[in-house]
Amino acid sequence: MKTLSITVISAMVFLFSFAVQAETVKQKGLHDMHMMMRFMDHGMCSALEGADLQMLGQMGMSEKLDKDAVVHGAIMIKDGKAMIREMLDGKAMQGLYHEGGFDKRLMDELHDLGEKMIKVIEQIEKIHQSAIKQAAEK
Ligand SMILES: [Cu+2]
Repeated sequence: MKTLSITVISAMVFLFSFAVQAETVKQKGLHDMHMMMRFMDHGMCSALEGADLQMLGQMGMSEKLDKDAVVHGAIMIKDGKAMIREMLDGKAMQGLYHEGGFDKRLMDELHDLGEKMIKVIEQIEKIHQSAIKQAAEK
């Protein structure tokens, strides 16, 4: 009887710890995606701020700072885009695929959102290419 109850209890503990482990993997996956989302937001904000700097520089009202604003704005746009790309295809994402424990639908939405963010930034880059040229000519 004692052996039986020890066996049953051990089995329950084993199954419970397995369930907890599965839950932990799932939570980690969700947390990773939350972090990726934060980085993507940051990339998007950097790019928009960079575009704003470029516009300011393009106005040509501050001789000493215009060129810096345009150049630094371009860097912020480029880095912001690279950050989103890194989140979508980078090491952390590859690791998450390897570990599993993420919701497929949520992951698809995350990628869809990231691609849209990149599209918006590329449109901004296109608009500001003329600004970069103008500042370089000054
Ligand atoms: Cu993914």
